[in-house]
Amino acid sequence: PCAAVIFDLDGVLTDTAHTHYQAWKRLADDIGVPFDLQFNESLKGVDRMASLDIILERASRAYSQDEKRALAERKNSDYVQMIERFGPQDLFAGVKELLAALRAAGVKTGLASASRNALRLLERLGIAGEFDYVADASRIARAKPDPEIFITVAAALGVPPSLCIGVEDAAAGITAIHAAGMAAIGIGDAHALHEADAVLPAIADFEVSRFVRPAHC
Ligand code: B16
Ligand code: MG
Repeated sequence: PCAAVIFDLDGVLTDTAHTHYQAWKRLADDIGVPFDLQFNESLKGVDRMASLDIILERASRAYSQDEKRALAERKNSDYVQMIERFGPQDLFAGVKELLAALRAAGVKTGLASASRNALRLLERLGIAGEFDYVADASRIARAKPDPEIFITVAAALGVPPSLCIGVEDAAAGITAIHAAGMAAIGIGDAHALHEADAVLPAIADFEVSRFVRPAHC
């Protein structure tokens, strides 16, 4: 293989970034912590317990480890209930075509999602078998913005990071991709993702010929 494209899941291939937001919002409201879409940006791409810690920084009291575990479980069961309703129709436009175009060009594909629900979501979306390698978030020790998950996927694909492109909707993810030594494409808001090498409004705007240089093949 000449190159690889490594995708984030939530917010890149489907709109679960908003589903995560809804589940965190409900929890924050319950415990009286102010929470809005702007604050939610700092949670995007960040794993479950680290996200909870960021929310609890704004709480009026300290929470024990047991309480934190219970809160994280509550958020997760809300989230899981919401994604049970997901299906292939919830894939962002262009995802299937992009994966097929990459395969046709001989480019490897990987998934680097921090979500422990990633496999279940991929199955619901009907794309569980479409990647050459899917990271197991439960075996990643350090959350984004640490590069560990992207480095792990590149190594499993057998592609050097310099020939990998990472695709992310979160600032923490862009930082992780760059720290892994890869080029970063942001999907979404150009202001929030200004550190990316290119920002596209949507995954459907990803043109294989523009980003994957034939010289690598
Ligand atoms: P879970 P990604 C991340 O997924 C989400 O962006 C983030 O909001 C979420 O907290 C994290 O997964 C953990 O998810 O609670 O399902 O394990 O963007 O890396 O695909
Ligand atoms: Mg994401």
